This record gives sequence, C-alpha cells and structure tokens, in this order.
Amino acid sequence: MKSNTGRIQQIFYFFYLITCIVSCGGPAKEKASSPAPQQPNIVIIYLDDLGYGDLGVYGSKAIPTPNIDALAKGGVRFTNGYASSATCSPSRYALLTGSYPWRNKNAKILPGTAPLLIDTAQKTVPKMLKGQGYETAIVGKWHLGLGNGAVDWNKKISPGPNEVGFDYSYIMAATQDRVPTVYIEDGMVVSLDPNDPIGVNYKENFDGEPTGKENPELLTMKWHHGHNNSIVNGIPRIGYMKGGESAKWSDVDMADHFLATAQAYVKSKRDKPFFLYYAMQQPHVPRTPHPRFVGATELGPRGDVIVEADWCVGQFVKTLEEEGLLENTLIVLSSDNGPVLNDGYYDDADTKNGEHKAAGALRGGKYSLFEAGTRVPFITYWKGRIQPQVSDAMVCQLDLMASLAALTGTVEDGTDSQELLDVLLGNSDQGRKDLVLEATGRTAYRSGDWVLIPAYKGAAVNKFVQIELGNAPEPMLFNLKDDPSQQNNLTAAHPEKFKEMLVKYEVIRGAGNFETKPLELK
Ligand code: NG6
Ligand code: CA
Repeated sequence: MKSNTGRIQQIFYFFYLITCIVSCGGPAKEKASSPAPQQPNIVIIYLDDLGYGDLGVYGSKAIPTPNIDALAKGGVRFTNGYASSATCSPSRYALLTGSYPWRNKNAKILPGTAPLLIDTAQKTVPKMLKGQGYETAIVGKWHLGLGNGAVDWNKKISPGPNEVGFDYSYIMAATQDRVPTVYIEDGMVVSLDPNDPIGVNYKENFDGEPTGKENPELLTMKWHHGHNNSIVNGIPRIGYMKGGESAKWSDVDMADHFLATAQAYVKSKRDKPFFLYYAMQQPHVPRTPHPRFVGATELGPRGDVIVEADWCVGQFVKTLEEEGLLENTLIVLSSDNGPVLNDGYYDDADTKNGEHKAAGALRGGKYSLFEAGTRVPFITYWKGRIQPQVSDAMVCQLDLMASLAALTGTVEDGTDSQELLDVLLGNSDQGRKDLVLEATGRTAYRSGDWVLIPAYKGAAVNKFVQIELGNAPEPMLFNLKDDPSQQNNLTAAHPEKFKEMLVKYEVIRGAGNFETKPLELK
C-alpha cells in the first residue's frame, strides 16, 4: 500500500503534467525568444495571372484598382515579391506547402482530372494553422488535383482540399478554361442532378457532344490556340465533359459567387480565428466580366475583369470591416504568376492593350524565367498593426508557411519556407538572400540583385502567347539593380560573379538536375 505522501506526490505530478501540456499548447514547438503569439484571422487573396504592372500602385494607368491600391497604401507594398513559379499549380503547391515546386516532378500545370498533387501526409499552411487553433477554408480556384486518379464526379471527391488541411472548401477543380465547369463544396459537386451524371475525359470526347473545333457556330468566344474541346456557356474549354447541366457554373457570375461565399464564411460566427484562402479566378482566361464591369476599361475583358476583381476585394474588405474584424485580420494579396495577354482565346487582350504594361518594366510574362514570370504584386495589410510603406526586401510566397507559423506561435522548419514575419509586417527590410525561380520545369536563381538563368533549349519566344520564355543557348546573368528589364547579359563581363552564382545555385538545385523541356502550347 502506498503512503499518503506518495499519493500526494502522484497527484501533484499529475497536475504538473496537465499544466505543462496546456501551457505548451500541445505538440507545437514554441519559439524561445518570440513575442507572445497572436491569433489574428489570416486571409490570403490570390489572383490568377495578375502581372507586376497591372495595379495602380504598381504603375498601371489604364486599369483603376482603388480597392487593392488602398490595401497597398495602408500596408506593405513589396517591390521584390515573388510567386514560386511562372505557372499556377506549382505556385499554389509552394504557397500551401512551403516547398519548392521543382522538388515535386508532378508540380506542373494540371489537367482537371489530375490526382491530388499534395501528399495528404505533407505539411501545409492550413494544417499548421489548424494545429494553432484556427478554422480553415478555401474559396475559389484549386488547381492542385483531386482524388487518386479516377475521380467519379458524381460521388464524394476525395482526397482534396479537405484532406490537406481545409475544414471548408468551395472550389473550382482546376481553371476556368478547364472542365469540369462546376463548383465543388466539401468534395461534392454543387447542384448536381443525379439523373444527369457528369463525365470528364481529357483524351477523348463523349459521343455526340459538340466541340469548339467542330462546332464554331455554337461559340460566343473564339479559341486562338488550345481550348477547342467541350463547349460550356458558348465558351470552348480544355477537356471533354458531358452531363451535369444543372451544376454548370455561370462564368459571368463566378466572381460574385466566390465573393458571396467568402463573405458568408467570414460572417459565419465562430469562436476560433480563421484562415481563409480566397483564390480568385481573374484575370485568367476565359475573361468573363459580369455585364456591370464590361467597358470598365479601354483594354477589353482583361482590363475589365481586373476592375471586377478589385471591386470584389473592396467588398470583401468592407465585410471584414462591418463584422468588426479588420483590425484583427492579416491580409496578404498576391498573384500566382505573371501576366499573359493572349492565352488562348480571341478576347482583345492583345489588340486593345494599348500602352498598358501588364508586367511593368519587367521582361517576360507568364511561363517565363525572366522576372515577369514570377515577380508579382505582393501586399500585406493589417489595419492598425502594419505601418504603411514600400519594401524592397525579397520575399516569396513560399515564406508564408514559416512566417505565419511564427505569427501564431509555432515553428515550421524543414521546408524551403523562410521565417520572414518581421519583413511581412513591415518591421524589417532583411528579406531573403536568394531564391530559386521556376517556369515550366526550368529554374533560375536570384541572389541579391543578381539573377542567373541557365542555358535552356526551346524557342526564345512562344509563338502563341508571344512571351519571351527565357530560353537561350548560353546562360544569362543580370544585375537587377542596374538593369531591371534584364537587357544586359553580364556572363562575359563578370565571370567571377557568374561562377559564384552557379555554385550557389547548384548547391540548392543539385548539379546537373536541370530540365531542358521546351514549353508546349498547342
Ligand atoms: C495552358 C493553357 C492556358 C492556361 C494555362 C494554365 C492552352 C493552349 N493553354 O496550357 O490557357 O490555361 O495552361 O494557366 O491550353 S495557369 O495560370 O493555371 O497556370
Ligand atoms: Ca495562373
């Protein structure tokens, strides 16, 4: 039999343990020297194909963007903010996992039938934030694959966003130009009639279904390259689809629809902080502004949908304000890759562009290893907490993982994400020292003001999108400080710098591990 003293000791130890578990917040590692963790709501507003020069605050004169400009003027506007890739799926993969996309060979532009790209065992931003007591949601474009290979769109679709950390998901599977053209809420196609099941195929058409290629008379928007498979709402898409009539989205209402869903999520009362990934579809093709935005600019639909997106941001921020949440919400706004004008439809984006510089002074665009592929608008806003400023510090969307972990009181290491919380909050200008950039399987390296682009095979300019891709028979070395538009190749003038850059790049990237795949757009 135990003595009384022993029992008291046991009880004491039990309470000591409980206190320890509670105060340590479970499995999360607490940073020794960090300030008290905070739990603001966190919103990432992510645009699709918005270029460095497309916003008023980044120099655009032709597209009024007062609402996003207001965020930038009240927060930090980064001039060296990067997506991780010059295309969508790899950038989104990096944003959510904190891992360089080129570490995953499947991280490339995905068809609508691709399996889930993120391993369900992988670390993700929403999982990390859930561990810190957050509720998590995605509203908008997913484009990171769904299911394990053969999705039945008429049943629960899994794994998907809900299996990699999102408590709530309301998404389009891939892109606005890819089938299936339906919304999916927590794995279920919204408004699906079971008597009209959906079929999706990226290789062959379903019997008797019209296509953009064979039925031009049915089209309200004409395809320029690709985009000639199934027709939905008069718009030819990538991939074939049948059925699901009642579930098909209305393109012109998509922005309002995602906005309303994001607003409803913010308004739903909860006792936990929330993380919302609001992934807008603009200005990706097909550009389908709601009629009330048609003609908002002189640039045709591409300009008009940017105005529409800006309006959505304004409405969304207003909702945060009305709900009394603005002072307690960190907003990060950025884009998944650089701009493109003609991305496959005749929509006047190129013919009506006039003097507008969607990439600002930067060279290249979407798909490119030159700066405009990955350098994008990047804004952080937290009313009353961030001092308005312009920051030249180098930051990447990759860094949100470690930085948001630090914000909420934990440590997230072991990925490519760097903890730059002070930089994101405008308290430091010590950003990244270097970064590997990716575009369609190829990579480049920035260190300080210098950029190294290795030699790559393939066309210098993609003839469909008319963008310089960054392919050249010889490597290129640029100094962005003196030459922001990457016009002067300094490999011969600065051989020592070239060698130094190459060594540093190969340490991260792995020597000889470079692809030379030319971009194929048909
Ligand atoms: C390309 C499409 C382009 C766009 C892109 C993905 C063709 C010819 N082009 O293959 O229109 O959909 O994929 O864009 O099909 S992204 O922003 O999602 O990466
Ligand atoms: Ca994109």
